Amino acid sequence: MPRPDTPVAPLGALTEFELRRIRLDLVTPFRTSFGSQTERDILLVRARFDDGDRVVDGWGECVCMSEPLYSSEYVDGAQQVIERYLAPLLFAAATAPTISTGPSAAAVAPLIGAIRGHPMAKAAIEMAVLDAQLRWHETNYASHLGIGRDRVPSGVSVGIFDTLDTLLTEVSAYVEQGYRRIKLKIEPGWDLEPVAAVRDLIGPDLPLQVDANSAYSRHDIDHLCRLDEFDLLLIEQPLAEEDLLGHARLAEAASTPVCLDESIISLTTASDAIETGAAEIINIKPGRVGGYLEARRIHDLSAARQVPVWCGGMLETGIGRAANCALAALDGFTLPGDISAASRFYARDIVTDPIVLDDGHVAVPEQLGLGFELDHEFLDAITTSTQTLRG
Ligand code: NPG
Repeated sequence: MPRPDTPVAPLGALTEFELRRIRLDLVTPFRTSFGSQTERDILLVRARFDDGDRVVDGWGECVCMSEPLYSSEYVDGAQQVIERYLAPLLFAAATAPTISTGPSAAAVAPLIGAIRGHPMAKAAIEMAVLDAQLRWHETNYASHLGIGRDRVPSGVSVGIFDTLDTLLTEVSAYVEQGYRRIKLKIEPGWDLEPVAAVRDLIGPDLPLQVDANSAYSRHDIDHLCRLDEFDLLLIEQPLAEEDLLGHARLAEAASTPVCLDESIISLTTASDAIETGAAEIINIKPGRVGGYLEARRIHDLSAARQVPVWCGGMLETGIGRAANCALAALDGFTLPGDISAASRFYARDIVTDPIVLDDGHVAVPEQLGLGFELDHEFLDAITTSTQTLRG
């Protein structure tokens, strides 16, 4: 099939978007430096293509949270920007002569590029189109990427707790389950002590990393350097999203590699962060950078510069997790990603084959499209609203 980043559009016409909101409870509260979550309000996007003979649907998942705490995007805003601005631009383009057969995934970003920001909303749209495009050609994302591996090592993200005992009980359970890397959420007042306790618990060999979600400032550089004694794989996004200089200073001062998450919003920011020494490792999240095509470009750039990358998680359902798992099987993803089993966050997933942990790994999905089949009955049962947009 043509590559989804090749500007050809052998699909039928784009006829419909459905914006569906679902509600899923988390199996256990997940606390980070920016807040605590007990449930998710998730926006899914369905894109329908129709050539008169065949109708194919593709699905995307918008990774933003209900409130603008991790980044400026939030679910109501994402739905509104898709309804008012992104979908109309794509419907208008679908009737233009040059792409009368409908936009391919590669056409999406240029067509909606005039709208500033909103990478997570844009990524959800591109994802739905990519899923449809792959299904139309009866192939899947892993094959399209030319993936040779059939599994990737799985890492788990562990939240902040009120007591060290609860944290250690939680970490022990994940170690028991076989996770290959532990990520601890930290914040001022919850850093050296829990990290020391967990390192003590898991021993020197299991990779351990920390994530601060921007909770520190440049004044904390000396304090953050004290994490060096715990032989961490990396420290993720300790400072503000905009603070590339501060991260570069920390990278100079600390022996623990500095990894950026929130600061990396595009290929350009990734390139600049590498060049300025602000990022020694990059967390690639397709939603944060506007989609899987840009994510791939950041992977390729990082590989060329010999910068390790890993695939971050946003508590995705089986839709986003399947796509992340295929992406994370690219050769440049040399560190374990946040691709934990579906059961880490949800009692039941919206796909028929939820991701499971096997020997500390998750299997690269083989299903069509981005690599999942929906459990429509469950999806319908947890749907809180549905909005259909037509061109
Ligand atoms: O496995 O999906 C997962 C969770 C990984 O910790 C994780 N994500 O900052 O990277 C992060 C964090 C996050 C959580 C981000 C909630 C946004 C909301």
